[in-house]
Amino acid sequence: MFPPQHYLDLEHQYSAHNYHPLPVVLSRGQGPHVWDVEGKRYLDFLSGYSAVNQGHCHPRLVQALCEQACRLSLTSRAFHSDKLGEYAEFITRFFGYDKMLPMNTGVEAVETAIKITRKWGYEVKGIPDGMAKIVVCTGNFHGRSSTVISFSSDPSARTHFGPYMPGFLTIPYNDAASLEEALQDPTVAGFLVEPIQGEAGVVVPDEGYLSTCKALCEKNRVLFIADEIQTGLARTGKMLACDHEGVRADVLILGKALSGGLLPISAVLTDKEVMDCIHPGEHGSTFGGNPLACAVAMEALRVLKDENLAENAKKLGTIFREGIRQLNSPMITLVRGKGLLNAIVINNSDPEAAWNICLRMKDRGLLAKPTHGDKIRLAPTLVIKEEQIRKAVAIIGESLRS
Ligand code: IF1
Repeated sequence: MFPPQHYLDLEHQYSAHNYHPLPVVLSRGQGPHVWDVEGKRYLDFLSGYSAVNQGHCHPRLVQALCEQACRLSLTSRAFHSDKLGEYAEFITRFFGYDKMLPMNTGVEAVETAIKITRKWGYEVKGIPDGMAKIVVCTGNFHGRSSTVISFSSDPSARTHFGPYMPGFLTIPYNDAASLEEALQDPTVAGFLVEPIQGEAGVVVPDEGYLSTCKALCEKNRVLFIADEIQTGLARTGKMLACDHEGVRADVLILGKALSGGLLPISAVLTDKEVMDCIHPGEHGSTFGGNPLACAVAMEALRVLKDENLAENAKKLGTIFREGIRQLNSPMITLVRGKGLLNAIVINNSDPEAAWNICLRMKDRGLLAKPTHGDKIRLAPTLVIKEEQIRKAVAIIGESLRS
């Protein structure tokens, strides 16, 4: 172990400056906690951007990883393995779909969903080749590939990364009327939406928004594509955020906590009519569906259910938001969220206010990071306990007062 500055200096000299991390150097994680190189313990309120819902280094997941890693980690899809079929059956039954396509990172799964939707648009809906459009929402975040940033409304995500991929229509989020209008265009194949917008600062749409959009998609024969990479897997108090409205997406995109944070695992789930548009050799990836990912993903899903993490997120999310409101802090404009995906909006003219509050929270043993200036996302692991939630509220209160 070296002093923290040693690690910061190495990163600064040899790694791209594509992030602006909080000045903390972590070396261990267990459950809701992480430790820095000086042995200080923190409550992790970012949870790997919701990839660590099951808690850091969950013993069951580490065991699944190690056992499989000692047997067979990768065959590529040139050959079959004894894990992919078992996993495909497991995950499709778990969420109630006919078929799945395994990928690695979230953005790869989003790209996969876009390609599958376009192909379905041409081969099933009959859209003229090359004309398919996908509707997206302002404030979206679906990843950072060149296609996906083409329809981002965030200048920092897209400036000087052009030329941009055509074929996307942008409408306002939480505005079903604008979707109804956009769907009059017969060349629309899909509507890609986050059930709650994460990067925009945990923007929760009105009750009924998702079900209204799903109905509009059905009426206009458009695929409703739910990006549940961040909102899924128990994070918002249900297994999927769409479950709050009983909405079944035509195309479901999962990532992040599908692996419990141990390795990149993502997946696209849909039914036969859509997935059978993909034929051998038309899509894939070296690591997609590797035996290691299959073993870990099955265990990650079992842990969510066995430990009732959705119920825990629902119960503790309510306690958390209530606790924050009771702080009655003049620094907080509002707290919003669902389950354990929450954010506070900071009321202060100083653009650095949210950042400085995060530094004070760090000093008091809680790690979180601002998103888009004045909002602080607060998303602990879902294995957190009630007394730890109450302790976190106290730390936030002290940090705001200091
Ligand atoms: C960063 C946060 C952002 C996502 C949704 C797809 C992806 C993500 C809804 C792509 C990834 C991460 C990426 C990370 C910051 C973080 C994030 F909201 F989760 F905090 F940016 F919005 N769909 N979200 O949230 O998945 O390819 O990263 O596995 O890029 O800075 P990925």
